[in-house]
Parts: sequence; C-alpha cells; structure tokens
Amino acid sequence: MSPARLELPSGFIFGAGGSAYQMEGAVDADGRGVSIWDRFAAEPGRTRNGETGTVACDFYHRYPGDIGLMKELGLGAFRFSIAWPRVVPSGTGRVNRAGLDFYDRLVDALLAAGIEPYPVLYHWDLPQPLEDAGGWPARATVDAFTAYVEAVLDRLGDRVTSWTTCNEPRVAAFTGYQQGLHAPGRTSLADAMAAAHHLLLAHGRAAQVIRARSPRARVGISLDLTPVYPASDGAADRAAARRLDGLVNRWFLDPLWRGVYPADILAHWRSTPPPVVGDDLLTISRPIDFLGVNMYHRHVVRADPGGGDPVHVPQPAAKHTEMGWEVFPSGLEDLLCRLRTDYRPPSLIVTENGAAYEDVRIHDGRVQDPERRDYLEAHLGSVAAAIRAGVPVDGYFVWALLDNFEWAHGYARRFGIVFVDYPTLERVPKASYYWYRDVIARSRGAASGAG
Ligand code: IFM
Repeated sequence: MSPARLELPSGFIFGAGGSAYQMEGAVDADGRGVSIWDRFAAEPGRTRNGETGTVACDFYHRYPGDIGLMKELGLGAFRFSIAWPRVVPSGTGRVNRAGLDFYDRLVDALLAAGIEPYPVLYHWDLPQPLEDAGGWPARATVDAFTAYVEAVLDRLGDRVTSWTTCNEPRVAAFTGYQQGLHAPGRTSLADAMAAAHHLLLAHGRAAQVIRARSPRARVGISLDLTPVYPASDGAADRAAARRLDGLVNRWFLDPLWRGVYPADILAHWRSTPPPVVGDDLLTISRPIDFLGVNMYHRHVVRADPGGGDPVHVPQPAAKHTEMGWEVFPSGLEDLLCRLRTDYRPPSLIVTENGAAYEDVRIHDGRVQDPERRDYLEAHLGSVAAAIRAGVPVDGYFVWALLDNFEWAHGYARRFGIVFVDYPTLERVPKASYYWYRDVIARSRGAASGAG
C-alpha cells in the first residue's frame, strides 16, 4: 500500500508517544520521589538483567533535541505522561514546584514547535509511599490522585487542551496486583479487583477536576483493548471468546460508558466483587470527549472442555512481533467498528499502536526496520478503513517515538521509530520514521490540495 492511499481526513492527528518512567530517566533530579517502578525494578529478578528506568532515554534532559526530531517528522501531537512522584514526591502533601517546572518547559517547547501536548496523568508510576499505605487497592489513593491532578491542572491547564486521565488501568491493576509481573508485584486477585475499580474512580474524579479547572479541554482515558475471536463458530468457542472479551475489554468499557460492570463477569468474579461505594459508577461514567484505544494484537480462544478459562489458540502461520504478539491489522478495524456500535463514543483516538523488533544499525549507521513500517502501514490502513465505515477516529499515535524501557523486558524490546543507542543515548531515526514523515507530509499535502 502506498502512503498516498492511506487517505486520512484533514485534521487527523498524527502522533507518537512515550511515558515518564520509560523515557525520562533522571530519577533523582529536582526533588523527584520514589515510585513503585523504581522499587520494583531494583528488586532482583523482576526485570530482564535487572534493568531499570534510572537513565532510560534521558528524555528529561534531552527533550529539546527530541522535539527537534518530532518537528522534522511533522508530528501533530506528542503523548507523554506526567510522573506523579515528580509533582508530589511523597504521594500526598507538598507539591514539588521543580517537578512541575519540567512539564511546564516541555509543554511550552512542544507548543512552540507547533506540536500539541497530549499528557497522560497516570502511566503506572505510583509514588512508593502510597503503595506502602495500601496502593491502588486502598480507596485513599484516589483522593491522593485527585489532589495531584489539581496541582497539575493549576500549572498546565491554561495551555493543555487534551488530557488523558489514565493509561491502561487493566494492566496497572491486573499485571501489577494479580500477576505480579509489573510493579508493585503483588499476586492477589482481590487486590487487583480493588485496584481496577479505584483506577476507574480516579479517572472519574480526575475528569471532574479537569472540567472544573479547564472547561474547554478534551478529556479521555486510554484502555488496552484487544479484539477476541473464537477459534471456531461453535457455541462453546463463541462463549469462550465472549468471556475473555468480558474479562479484558468489557470490564472497563461497560462501567465507563454504561455505568455498570458487566453482569456475566460480575458473576464470574462473584467472590471478589469490585468495592463499589455510593455513586462511584456515576462518577466513572460521566461523559468524556474521547476514548483512547491502545491496540497491538488479538486473541483467538477456544472453550476449555473442563469448564476452565478460555484457552488461547496459537496462530503459528501468522507473523509475530518480538513480544510474541500476532500481527493482525484488520483486528484494529474490527475493534474500532465494534466500539462505535456498542458504545457510541463521540471520538476515538488510537493512543498506542506499534511493534517491537530486534533492530540493529547496519554498517553505515542506518536502521532498516521494514517489519515495523509494514506493521504501522497496515494498522494505519485499518484506521482509514474504519473511518470510511463511519467510525469517528480522530487520531493515531505510534508507540513509540523513541526506543525505551519496556517494563519487565528492560531494554530488550525496541518499539521506537527512533533508535536509541543506549550506551551513548544517541538517537538514530529508523526507516519507519522516514516512512511516517512521508505519510504525514502527503496527508497534509492532500488536505491542502497539493497532493
Ligand atoms: O510500553 C507499553 C506501554 O507502556 C503501555 N502499552 C503497551 C506498550 C508496549 O508493551
């Protein structure tokens, strides 16, 4: 498919992103407090080779050069997260002006470059003192988050016009509190259920703060949504797919858009219900302006004859990324169309999509990454198809601008369209970066009648 055929509407937002702990480094700079990821990554065996985000891409100091790369790319928007421990180092109480100064400079530099800032208020770096006091399973963490959001809005609310409250609450809750593979490394379903509910409530409270302090700003949340397909047309496999869809997708979509948890999954998890109090679900389901969709792959499942959990069916003939995730671009179109049909959000934005491959620099220093380019092109094509089908998709953010710290995988998974040479921190735009630059330029040219 040639870039010209992507045919995205004028005004479509071409973005890229990253998150605080994954790219900033500078963990001791300017009064930043300790987060659960600092603590977790420092524990033996938690991450590949004990790698941590202590230096990461050093975006904290190198952001001016990185904004230069964004400008050259023609990027319309940059998605980054704000580190709560930089702003409120102890989780509650004193606000750290120097921490906010960094985001103030970053927002101004993006705006000066003509790039819209898309900050995310929570991308998994809970201040450690709050984890020590109970973490996300404790309701008080929601109050602490609300106070942190007020401090951020008071500082940046005059310039930021698009806010994402929370990134992937499912991963934060279940990978962090049930599977123990992410910080804080707990392994309790009850904790994960409480954490998930409180993250949704934190979203609702943050949205209220944003509405009150910055009434013209757009508010959304980013969910990791994975389309689920049955391995066959049989009733049992279709029921298994419905079950997994409930566990990973509807558990978050239904409270946000319908104000209820899905009844079939509530029944499944009846011994560990979410700790709903009073009008929590009203707070969670207040209207928002966009739903952020983070999509990377799909699930194919069949029923377990013994009545257990849905069984994943591998697709050995398909292509897979270095994460082991199947490349299934039409799943993005299916997902976007399904979201429109089932939930009718006013706007959808693909806030994350991308692929990890084992990139190497060739003899002349360039990085050729044809698989990533193909992946991005096919998924962007899927977005264009969904738009043609009438789905209101307003933007697409590549994950990620820079190679960065991929959580428990450390630096072994490269998602960037810009290669980071970790020993020197040199940035090398990959072939996919130049491809994306051309897509953006052609789209703009077409919109202005030049293409
Ligand atoms: O790197 C992560 C990101 O932090 C959240 N979404 C998925 C990405 C790739 O695993």
